[in-house]
Amino acid sequence: MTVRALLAGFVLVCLAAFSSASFCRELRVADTHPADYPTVQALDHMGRLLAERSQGRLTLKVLHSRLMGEEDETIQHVRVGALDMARVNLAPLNTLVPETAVPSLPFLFRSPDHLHRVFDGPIGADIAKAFERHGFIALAFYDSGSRSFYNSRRPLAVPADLRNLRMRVQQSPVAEAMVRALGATPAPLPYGQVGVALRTGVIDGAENNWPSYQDAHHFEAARFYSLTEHTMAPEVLLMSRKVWDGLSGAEQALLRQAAQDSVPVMRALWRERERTARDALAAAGVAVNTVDKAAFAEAMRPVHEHFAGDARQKDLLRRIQAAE
Ligand code: GTR
Repeated sequence: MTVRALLAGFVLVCLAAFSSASFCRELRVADTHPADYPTVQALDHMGRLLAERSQGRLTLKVLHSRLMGEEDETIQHVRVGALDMARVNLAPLNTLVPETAVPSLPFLFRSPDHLHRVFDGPIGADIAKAFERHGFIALAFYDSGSRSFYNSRRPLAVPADLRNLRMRVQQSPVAEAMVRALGATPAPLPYGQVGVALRTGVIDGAENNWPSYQDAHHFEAARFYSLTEHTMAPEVLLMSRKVWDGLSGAEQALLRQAAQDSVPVMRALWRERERTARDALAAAGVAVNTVDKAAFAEAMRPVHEHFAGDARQKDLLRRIQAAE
C-alpha cells in the first residue's frame, strides 16, 4: 500500500470511529515557497511522520506558494492564532522577536557547520525559548544557505560598488541597516513583489540564497550575482502559542519530535538544491563574481554594534562567536 493510501485510511478510520471533532486535528502550516522547494518538502515529510505516529489523529495541511499571503502576513496570523503554523525566515521576525536580531547579523556564522552547532545546541534552545514570550513556539530551525547580493547593473566587488543602488531587503531593520551601511538605498518589499520590481527597474537588485534567486526567477532581470555571502539567518518553523497551549502534552510531544525529525531531511534536500540551483544558474549564463569579503565585513561592522547594543544581545553575540 502506498503511504498516501495508508494516510487516507487513517483519516477515514479517524472520521468513522470518533465523532468528536477535537479528536482529529488538522493543523495548517503556511510557506511562501512552491511545492518543490526544500522547506515545503520538509513540511510534507513532517506531516507524514505526524499522521503515521498519531494514527491519523494529527495531520498537517501544507499551504504553500503564498496561499496564506506574504511572509509577514503569515507571521501576524500565527501570532494571533488565526493560522496554526508558518515556515518563515528569522529576518522578518527581528522586530517581533528581538532575540532573532543577533543571529540575523552579517558575517556572523563562519560556515554551515558553525550554524548547525549553534542552533542544534544550548544557544539554539535559548533562542527557541525566547519565542514563547512573544506568542510563538519555535519548533525547528531549517537551513537557508547564505545570502549574496545580485543586481542588474554591475558586478559588486567592494562595498563602494553598491553606492546609490536601490536594493530590495527583507522587512527587517537589520536588513535595512546592512544595505545602508554599504551606501545603497534599502527597499523593504515583500518577497512576492521583488520579481516585478526588478523587471520594471523600480529596484536595481536584491539579496538571497541560490535556490530563491533561481526559483523566483530574479536571475532573469538581475544577472550579476556577487558572492558576498553576508548572512546565514536560518528559517524557523513557527507555531502559534495560542494553538499550542490548547494541545495535549502528548500532541505537543508528537509535534516537537516530528519537527525535529524533519530537520536532517531538510538539510539533505537543501544541500542538493543549492547545488542544482547553482548549476542551473551557471548554465543560464548568470555572471558570478567573488568579492572582497573583509571589506564588506568591515563596512557592516556598525550594524553589529547597533543591534547587539544591550547586555543580553551582546552576550548572545559573544556566545555565537565563541561556539567552536
Ligand atoms: C528566502 C526565504 C523566505 C523569504 C525570502 C525573502 O530565502 O526562504 O522565507 O524570507 O528569502 O527574501 O523574502
